[in-house]
Amino acid sequence: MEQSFHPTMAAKHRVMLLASAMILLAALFSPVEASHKDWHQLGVESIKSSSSATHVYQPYRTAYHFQPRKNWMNDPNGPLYYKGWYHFFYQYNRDAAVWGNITWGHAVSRDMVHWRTLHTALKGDKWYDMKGVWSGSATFLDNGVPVLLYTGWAINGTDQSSIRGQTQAMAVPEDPSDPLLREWDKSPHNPIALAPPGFNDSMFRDPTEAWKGYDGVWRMLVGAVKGTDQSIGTALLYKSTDFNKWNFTGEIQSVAGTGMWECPDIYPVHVKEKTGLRLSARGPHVKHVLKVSLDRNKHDYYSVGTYDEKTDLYTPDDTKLDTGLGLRYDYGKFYASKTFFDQNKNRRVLWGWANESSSVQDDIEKGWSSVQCLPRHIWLDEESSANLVQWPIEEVDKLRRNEMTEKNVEVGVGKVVPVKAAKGAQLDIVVDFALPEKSEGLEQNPNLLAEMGHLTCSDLVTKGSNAAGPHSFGPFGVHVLATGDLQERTSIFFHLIHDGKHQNWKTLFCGDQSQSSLQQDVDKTVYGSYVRVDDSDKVLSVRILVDHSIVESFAQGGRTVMTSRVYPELAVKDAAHVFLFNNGTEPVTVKSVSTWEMKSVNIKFYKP
Ligand code: DQQ
Repeated sequence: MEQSFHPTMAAKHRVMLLASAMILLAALFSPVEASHKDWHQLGVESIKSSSSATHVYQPYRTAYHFQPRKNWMNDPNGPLYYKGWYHFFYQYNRDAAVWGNITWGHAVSRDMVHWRTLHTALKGDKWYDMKGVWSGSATFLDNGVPVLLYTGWAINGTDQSSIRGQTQAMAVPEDPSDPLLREWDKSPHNPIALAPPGFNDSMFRDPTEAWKGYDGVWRMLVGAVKGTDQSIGTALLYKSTDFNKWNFTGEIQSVAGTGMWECPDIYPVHVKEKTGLRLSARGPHVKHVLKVSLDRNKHDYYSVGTYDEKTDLYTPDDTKLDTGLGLRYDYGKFYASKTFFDQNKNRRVLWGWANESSSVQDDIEKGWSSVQCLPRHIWLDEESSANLVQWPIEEVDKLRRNEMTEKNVEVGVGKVVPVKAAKGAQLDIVVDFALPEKSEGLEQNPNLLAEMGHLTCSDLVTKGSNAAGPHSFGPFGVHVLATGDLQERTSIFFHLIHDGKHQNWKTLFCGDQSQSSLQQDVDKTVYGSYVRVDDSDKVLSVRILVDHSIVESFAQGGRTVMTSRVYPELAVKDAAHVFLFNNGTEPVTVKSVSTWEMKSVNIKFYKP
């Protein structure tokens, strides 16, 4: 049973749990931000959990995000819909709350909200994947049966001694008539693809879903890096006529200065509709997206462009915004993502991993690490054709209860207004702010206007609204997971600045975690980016989904998105409150604020 005792007791408990000399040694080197890389570099791959998730203070476990019951999870792998069930696979260490001994965990759901876990789908038991079953994707073959493509980390085999490092491999369902796809067989043709000559075989991973070209030949991409200083990220193209033997044929795209490309994803988007498309979609209504996960900064970047299936090359619409250079799915914590076409609802769905922002010691103590962000419906913004839009899948709304709405709330300069109806750490909040009149803020200092493009959310947090000049508008927004006295708070806010030249507002959308916790050893980064506000937009809106230690925020209908991981010490459970605030120099009108409590989903092992 969960014991709830005061955090200071938890701290004492923590000391006891960290008794193992090995863990203490590792902890000495551990940075605040836990990542699988740290442990890999330390060579600590098999630390066993020193606690289970059931007997320590657990205010940070989420209630409606996907997490296994215990231990370490990272990338989403091979999501798919089959015979009435959504399948979700994930990088999983069955033994500990740190990265290592990676397998594919497996869970199933009818709605991508309520989950049942199954036993491990894939584990390292062949020479070509003995050191780990790494990330990959699912592909439906012509007969409608899904297969899994993944990266195996090979042990130096005695009979295959020339093959080492990362290989690409395939698994097929043992019984395709089983809707739960419980058993997977590794292909006798494995490994199906090897690193091409000249490429580093320990930087060769994460196969995409495969697609069939106009010529009937299958294609897939594998992430890699090249260049004398290993700084050019690239996606290697492999082709196959029988799906069993794959040949390297070139690079679909590469971008200097981006480093290793992990988890590439390429997919078509409809230029006018929210409808998702299969990888085979072609025609004038189609553009393509190429997304990669940059190992060097742990962010997911995409570009919008054209995939030419004759040349097998991808070209971004705007070279300055090529993959890895400009647009991100999420300006907070979101990595190693993967999309899939959901043929059940004709939409493309995006999954992404939100790592912990607390210390590795904390992960070991609480017995688990990482959550998956809510699955997001993703489509091309019809207005701009230049960026994607994301929104929590509609099924998430089924968890809402006790709606409360307040209208026309005035938030004066320097004021903080409680949203009385909203209490707790499981909330869905939608706030519409009135947009300022276009004439406001015109007297902007010309020097500041010149620098405006460089203004960041961090500047605003460290220097206050003065950072943007007296006639800008904001910052104003919402404090969530806040104590009544605001000593702990996570702040999601907007700040508008007039661009002078075109008489348009430029709008920063920010997440300030600097006051999110009284704890010292947690990440308190300030996140943010600009969000497009069109002339036709009536309001400035944000939807914020709060779930104990994760806050996912969607601005302007999902044009810009940001995920935070926070660990309040006091603002937990019912002690967490919501406030509207205005730290700007002009009053702000909140046209409406709606809040819902979110029900918990109970993720358990599947029992028929
Ligand atoms: N995680 C996997 C790799 C992938 C990385 C290993 C991205 O396949 O490149 O757990 O987080």
